[in-house]
Amino acid sequence: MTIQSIEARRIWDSRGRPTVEVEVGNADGSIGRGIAPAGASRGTREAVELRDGGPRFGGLDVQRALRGIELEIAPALVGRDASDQASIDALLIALDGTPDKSRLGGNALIATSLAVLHAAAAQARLPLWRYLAQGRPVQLPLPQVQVFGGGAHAGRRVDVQDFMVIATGARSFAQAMEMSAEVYRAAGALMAERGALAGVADEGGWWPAFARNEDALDTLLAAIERAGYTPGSEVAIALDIAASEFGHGGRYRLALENEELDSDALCERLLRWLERYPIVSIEDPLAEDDEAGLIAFTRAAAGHVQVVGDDYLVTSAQRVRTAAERGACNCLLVKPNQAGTVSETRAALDAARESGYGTIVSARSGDTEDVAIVHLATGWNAGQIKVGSFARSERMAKWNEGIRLEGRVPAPAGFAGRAALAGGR
Ligand code: 2PG
Ligand code: MG
Repeated sequence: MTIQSIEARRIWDSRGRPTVEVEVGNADGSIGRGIAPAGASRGTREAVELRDGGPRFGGLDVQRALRGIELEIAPALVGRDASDQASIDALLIALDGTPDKSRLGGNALIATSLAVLHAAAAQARLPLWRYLAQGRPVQLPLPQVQVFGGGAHAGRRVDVQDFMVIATGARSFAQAMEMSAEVYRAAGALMAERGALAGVADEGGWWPAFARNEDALDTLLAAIERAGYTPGSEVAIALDIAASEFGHGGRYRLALENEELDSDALCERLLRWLERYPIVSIEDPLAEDDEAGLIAFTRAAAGHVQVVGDDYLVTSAQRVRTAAERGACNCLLVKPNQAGTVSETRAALDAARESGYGTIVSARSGDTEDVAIVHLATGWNAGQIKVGSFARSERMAKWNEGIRLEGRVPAPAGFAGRAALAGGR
C-alpha cells in the first residue's frame, strides 16, 4: 500500500506557539497524523527546529518548515510504502542533508516521521501501541508526574526544573494516576494555606513560589504525607535538575540561593538531597558539557538511584553508547523530536537497553493534545513515561490515554511498576 498524499499545516502548541502537523494519506484511505512538540530547556545537540524568525509570533512561525515538507518531502514520499519506516526515515535524513537537521528542520522531520508511523498502523488497522508491539508482551509504563514546575518552565522562579513524584507502590497505571492526583491536590492545598498558590507553570505543575530549592522538596515530601502515602515505598520523588540551564564550564549558579557552585559542590549538594529525601530518579544532575561531573555523580549515586540523561544524551544511540562506556547515567530520556525521526528514536532506545540503561519516553514542555508518546512508551515497552503534571489538557490527554490502553493490554503483562526504575532503590 502506498502513500498517496502528504499535507502539512501550522497548528498551535500548549504555549500558544506555532508548530508543525503532518497528515499522511494512504491509497486505501487510511491516514496518519504527526505533530512536532517543542522544548524550552534544550540540549545543544538536539535536532534543530526550523523557525522563520522575523516579527511574527516572536519569530517562531514555521512557514519555512511547512514549505520544505510541501516542496521537498512530499514529492519524495508519495508512492512509498508507509510501513517501511526505516527507509522513509533514511530518506528524510538524506533529503535534509545536515547533521543537525537544520535545513528542513527537526520539527518538519519528526512530524512527518510520526505521521508515517501512524499511517502504517492505520493501514494495518491496529492501534499504534499494538502495531509497535508486534505481538510481543508489553506493559504500561511507570509514570513520572510533575507536582511543581520550575526552571525554564516557570520563568526561572526556582533553579530546579521538575519536582515530580513516582507512585512506587502502584500496582496499575490507573492506580499510579490516582496516587499522583492525591499528591498533586495535597501540594496545591499546602500552597494555598501558605498564601503561595499562584497558578501553574508550563507543564501544569504548581507555580514554585519558594524561597529555596529545598523548600520545594520539603513541600513535596509534606504533600506525599498529607495525601496519606508513605514516602519512598508508596510515593517517591523524581527530579529533573536540568542543570544545563544554570551551569556552564563546570560552574553552576543557583539564582534562588544566590550561590555559585563548582561541579563537585553541586554533586555534593545533590547527594545530600538523595540522603535526606526519598528520591529515586534524578535527571540532568550536571550540565550537558560537564561529562566528568556526570561520571562522578553516577559513580556515587547510580547504585541506588536512577540517573537520567536528557540534554547530555539527546536521544542519540551514539551518545548513549559512549556514555555507557564512560559510566555516565544509567537511564535515557527518550524524546522523539530530539532525534528527529522515529527510527533514530528507536535506535537510541535500543542502545540504552543494550547498555543496561532504563528508558523513559518523554513529552516536551511545549506539547499538544497528541498522545503518540503514550503509544510509543507502551508499544516499545519502555518501562517509564514522563508527561508533565496533573493539569492542563495536553498533559491529561496523555495520562487518560494510558488509562485507556491499560484496559486493552492483555493480562498478565499489565503495568511495569517500580521494577522499571534503573538504579534499584
Ligand atoms: C525536560 C523537558 C520536560 P523541555 O527537560 O525533560 O520536562 O522539558 O521539553 O522544556 O526540554
Ligand atoms: Mg529534562
